[in-house]
Amino acid sequence: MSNVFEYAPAPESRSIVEIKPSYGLFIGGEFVDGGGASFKTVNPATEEVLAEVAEGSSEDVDRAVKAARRAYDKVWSKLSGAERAKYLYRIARIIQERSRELAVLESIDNGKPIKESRDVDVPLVAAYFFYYAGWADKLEYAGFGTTPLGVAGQVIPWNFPLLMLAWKIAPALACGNTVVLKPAETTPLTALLFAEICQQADLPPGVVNIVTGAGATGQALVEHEGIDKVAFTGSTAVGKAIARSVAGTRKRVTLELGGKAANIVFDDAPIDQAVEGIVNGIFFNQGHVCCAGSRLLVQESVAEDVLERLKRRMATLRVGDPLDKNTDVGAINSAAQLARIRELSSVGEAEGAEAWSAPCDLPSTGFWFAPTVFTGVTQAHRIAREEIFGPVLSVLTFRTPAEAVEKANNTPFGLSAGVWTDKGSRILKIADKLRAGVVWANTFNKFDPTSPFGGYKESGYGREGGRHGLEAYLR
Ligand code: TAP
Repeated sequence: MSNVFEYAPAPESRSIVEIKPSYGLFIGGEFVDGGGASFKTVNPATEEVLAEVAEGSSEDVDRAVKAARRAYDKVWSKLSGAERAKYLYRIARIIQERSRELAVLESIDNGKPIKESRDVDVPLVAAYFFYYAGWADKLEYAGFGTTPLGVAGQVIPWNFPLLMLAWKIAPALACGNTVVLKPAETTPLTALLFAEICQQADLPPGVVNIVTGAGATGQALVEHEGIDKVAFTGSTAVGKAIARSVAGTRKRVTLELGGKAANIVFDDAPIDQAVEGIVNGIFFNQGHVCCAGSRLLVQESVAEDVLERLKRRMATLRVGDPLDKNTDVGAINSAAQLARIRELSSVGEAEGAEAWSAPCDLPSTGFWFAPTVFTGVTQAHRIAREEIFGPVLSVLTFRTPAEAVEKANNTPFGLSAGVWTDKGSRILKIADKLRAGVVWANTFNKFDPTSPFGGYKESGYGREGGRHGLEAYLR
């Protein structure tokens, strides 16, 4: 029997997503059994087992890489850019047509609020496919050569399962590569639904292969001799291990890793707007965001006012059922991630910082953590230095712009930052000094397929998105 989830986001509309009891691997255009082992994927809001999913072995990875190679040699590398574009446009349109189904499944498997998967994740997924479809027959204008690399091995995390898939697959295919993608163990279901969409779009078999599994499956993929390119998004620790393992091989690598972004609020900022940006910066997607504004740097003269308004705003956040369209903060993705958030929060208190969260009733089953703000944080505290990847904000203060820049850059990471001020000249001056791949001004967590995204320092290298995103997949 299948699990059938009913979801009625509005009285006039109703949609159902069907989850099969078990899933195989998607290799060579069809769903096939894996070598035998499997794992369970769980709804983090209820702890209910959703499905049994095949755990790809190294033999399975080998089959998938060989299927991708055949598809590359025999079909995909022989198609014109315009022909490839037709498939990508078709996939983009099917994503739009099936967007409700994708959004509901994403929220069930990941725990994110439906209003985010519906209004942010899935529309962006379609937008990335449309955007890169547009490039497929214009690669000579990209400035990076026009020859694809071959077979790409792509490994993605659980925080934006579909969006990370789109960031990886759309540019790779547009440039003429074929792919083997491994989704994260806790969120495999939307990647498998995407595999169905590839079938529906009549994408030639083997152009996209999805091999589910845990870290060992990802390792087998990135270490496979048959791939030409590794694209990885995940933790800095695993990124470093991957960089070591591919050193000295012919493989090209891009790494999108962790972050500890500073969200800097100056005393001339529109405070209510900044408070919205702080809330969006750290509580969007439960703070499971690599570029989350997890360090608030607020100018001393307005710190009290900002904190007071921030707490008032936090008290209005609704935490709970990801499928309720009024929910602002959903479930933590896994028990392991919840344990990590709890551990670092306890460390914060033990080190002398003060935690505050608005009174809120958390469901008794599932993985939950109330939005929390820490004050009295110093730069030496672990909660100011380490990525928590949860709804936990560390607040530090500064007096001068120079001090703000120094504190913002005092991190091994360099993925993103935010600046809130009324002065355009200050935005330009500060942005220039921040060692971060993306700097948002008077906004936060804005994504667009035309913009390159990527890090400095330990946040990785290479860019995804925009024209720059093509470079990673062309010779
Ligand atoms: P990781 O533990 O690094 O996992 C990322 C992916 O790599 C997962 O699919 C994982 O499999 C797989 N993996 C684990 N060990 C591997 C190995 N030795 N070789 C190859 N693949 C391996 O990160 P996570 O916990 O999923 O994600 C959170 C981290 O990702 C955060 O640090 C966050 O900042 C970062 N992140 C960065 C970005 C960008 S764009 N920079 C975006 C999102 C997330 P399993 O999960 O199945 O074990």
